[in-house]
Amino acid sequence: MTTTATAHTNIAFIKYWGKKDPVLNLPTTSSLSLTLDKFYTQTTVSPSVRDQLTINGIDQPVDRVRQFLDILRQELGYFPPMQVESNNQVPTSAGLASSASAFAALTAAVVKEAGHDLSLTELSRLARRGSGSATRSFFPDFAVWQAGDDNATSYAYHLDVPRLPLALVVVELADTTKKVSSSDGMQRAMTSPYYANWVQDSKKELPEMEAALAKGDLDQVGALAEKNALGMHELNLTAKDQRFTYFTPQTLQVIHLVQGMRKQGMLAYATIDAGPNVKIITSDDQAPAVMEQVQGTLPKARLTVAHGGPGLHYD
Ligand code: 2P0
Repeated sequence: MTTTATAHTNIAFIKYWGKKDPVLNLPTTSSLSLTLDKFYTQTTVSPSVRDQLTINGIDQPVDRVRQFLDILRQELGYFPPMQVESNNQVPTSAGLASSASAFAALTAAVVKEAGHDLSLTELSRLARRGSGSATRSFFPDFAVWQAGDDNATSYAYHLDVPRLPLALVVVELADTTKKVSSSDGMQRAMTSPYYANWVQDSKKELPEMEAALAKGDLDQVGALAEKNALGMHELNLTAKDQRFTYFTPQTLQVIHLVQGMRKQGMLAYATIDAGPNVKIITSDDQAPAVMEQVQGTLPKARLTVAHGGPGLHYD
């Protein structure tokens, strides 16, 4: 038997940046994201003599996956070692996060292959132990990961909002900086004297974001997302323990460009994750003009327009 599952990656508009329990991967705040159409991971699993992992046909170190499969074995009961073959359509080399789609697809494929029929809520809860952002990749379009209080109550759900003419221009910039992993980055960020403030702000911004999405107010959606993201990056810069930044000079150039676009009356807001790339929140009709301006300033940047994408599916 083999089982194949596909999950799309997601970009947080209200970020997850800190763990209140690093073992159970319980976050300090709830987060909200958009699942994307363009970037996904398709994973096929089959019983094998030992746990093994290939990504796009190439053998990979299996440690993180084996550790996760052992957590699933504790939660679900025994299942045999698995061969995991992952087809990753997320440009990892450019610093776009793939752990969200990868751990969502892996969880769904393994659970089904092991003979269990679980709800998306249960899958989301289990995937959290592999990678926090994976909780949100089971659902189409918008999803909220509720922080919860314990292992049972921390999972994501679909946020039902009217269809919006929202587009995301993904600006991939060359990454020459030494990468700080998300887990390490958040641990450092939590030592910032501003961390408690960011948590308080985030708790207000999440319901404000939900209201803006329900109203279809794209300006408010973008403004809240940009504020929340820049707040997250401020924590990295002000960490007491090993402060750092994911920004490169080109990241700042794009942020500056986006501010300039707004001065021209355009709808454009920036959000940035654990890498130098910038995702510009805009509308369908303004996406071509946004791309033109970015390409004019940074001709080497690779641009992709993404929209809301599908939830988990089995192939
Ligand atoms: C997010 N990020 O909300 C935030 C914003 C990156 C920046 O979730 O340690 O790979 O595996 O739970 O999920 C990336 O962190 O971290 C992430 P772990 P994950 O999308």
